[in-house]
Amino acid sequence: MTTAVAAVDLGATSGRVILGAVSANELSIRPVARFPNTPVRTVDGLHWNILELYRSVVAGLGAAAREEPAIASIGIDSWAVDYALMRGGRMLGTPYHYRDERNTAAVDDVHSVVSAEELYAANGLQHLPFNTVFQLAADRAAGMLEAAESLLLVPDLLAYWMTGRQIAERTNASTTGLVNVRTGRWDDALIERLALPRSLFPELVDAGTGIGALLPELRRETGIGASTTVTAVGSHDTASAVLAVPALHDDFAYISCGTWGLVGVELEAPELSEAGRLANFTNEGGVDGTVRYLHNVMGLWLLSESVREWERDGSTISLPALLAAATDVTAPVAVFDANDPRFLAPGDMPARIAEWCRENSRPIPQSRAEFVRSIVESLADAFARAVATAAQLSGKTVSVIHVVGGGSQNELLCQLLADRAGLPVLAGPVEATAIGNVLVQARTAGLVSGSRDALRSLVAASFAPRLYSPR
Ligand code: ADP
Ligand code: LRH
Repeated sequence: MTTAVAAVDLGATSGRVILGAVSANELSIRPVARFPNTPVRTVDGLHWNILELYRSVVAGLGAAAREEPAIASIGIDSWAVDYALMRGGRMLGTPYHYRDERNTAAVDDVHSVVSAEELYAANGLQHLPFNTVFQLAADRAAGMLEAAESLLLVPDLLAYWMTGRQIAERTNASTTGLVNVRTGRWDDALIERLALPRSLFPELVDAGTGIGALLPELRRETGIGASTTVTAVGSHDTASAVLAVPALHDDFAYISCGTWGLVGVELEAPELSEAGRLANFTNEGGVDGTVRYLHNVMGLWLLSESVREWERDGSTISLPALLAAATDVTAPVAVFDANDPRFLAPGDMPARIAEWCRENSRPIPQSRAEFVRSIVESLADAFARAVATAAQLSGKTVSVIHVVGGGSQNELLCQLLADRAGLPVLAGPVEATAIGNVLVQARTAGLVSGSRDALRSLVAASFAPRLYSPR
């Protein structure tokens, strides 16, 4: 028997609602809605357009219900770290985007109370200036926490709006910097030292927990029935993507490749060495209590933000055509440091890349094709290095690199990565995140059984990846 579930997957670039059809030995997906995720800058900074995203999700669920009247369950995942503050069930203000500048000053405030070493010993996270802990410090300094009763991360906010229940799903909560890496619980001591109200942080639940049925108003609006449950999935998009890596053996590294490139290995226990901290490797929570030992590489943001700059004159650029032109470039191009913090904020990306090349005496790209080639070469270089570092720090043997997400369609990137890493690259599925979301729901509903190995075999059988061999 085949049963349907709906996956809501919000990436930093776009969102989608996908129907998953699952039976014991087959999995298929059907996208029913796709919508852009376009942030909004106001006088007080850069925000997510969360109401527009929610509106699109609700419309997408309505479309899903029209295509498939018997949806057993709904799961929600999104990018990490960002949140809404709540009081009396109301959202206080519009959630900030993690690329907003307000975090920068807060980093020093936090580190003056808890050093980087102590923070890492508690939460196991790589330093990213936008981790929730720093954003909350900025909010506290601005007096924003005084009215707040609770905090909801983005997928938990949507689940609350759908069901009326406030929870914190554990994989995404692990990215806040306030969950203890050893216990998997909110770190009360750390929260107290940072003078954050403990009451902000809701009950933690694991992926696979039922959250509730849709509220009556939403059932009417979408046509979804009272028997459909909203289920907590690996609500951090990267956790869902890693679950859906179609690996048949344990000796793999993964790259969840979209706006960011999340490069690492899956571990059973945290790896908390000083070498790992200095290499900026993170221990994020995975589905089933696993550890996602990975490094954030700047990712295809470098490319999409360049394209946005080139389209400012009103033109529309075809990504496949741009990548084809980059593939034909024969002149040597600069390999720049893709992880340089100057590339984090929105703005003129080609100008910043040129500035890096100038400062480091490398050839400045002369055409759009050369810029794109330089970006893709630099990403491949950063990815290959991160894979090698992940293997070295974790002691794990890596014989193959799985690339999943939108970036797995980038043939030039996959081939250059195989070449630079000297390892085979297996590319796809493109919608790994939504598939991982579907898998947890399917397992919870009893449609599929089994271990992560069994789930990954199911993905491999349903979505055969494409092989790139090193040249
Ligand atoms: P996110 O989940 O972060 O929003 P996605 O996994 O959807 O990101 O990946 C988005 C990226 O996928 C884009 O920035 C783009 O570089 C890449 N991409 C999308 N379509 C194609 C394509 N046809 N060829 C190559 N790359 C693509
Ligand atoms: C990818 C992602 C990543 C986080 C970043 C904020 O979408 O969730 O894992 O570090 O967004």
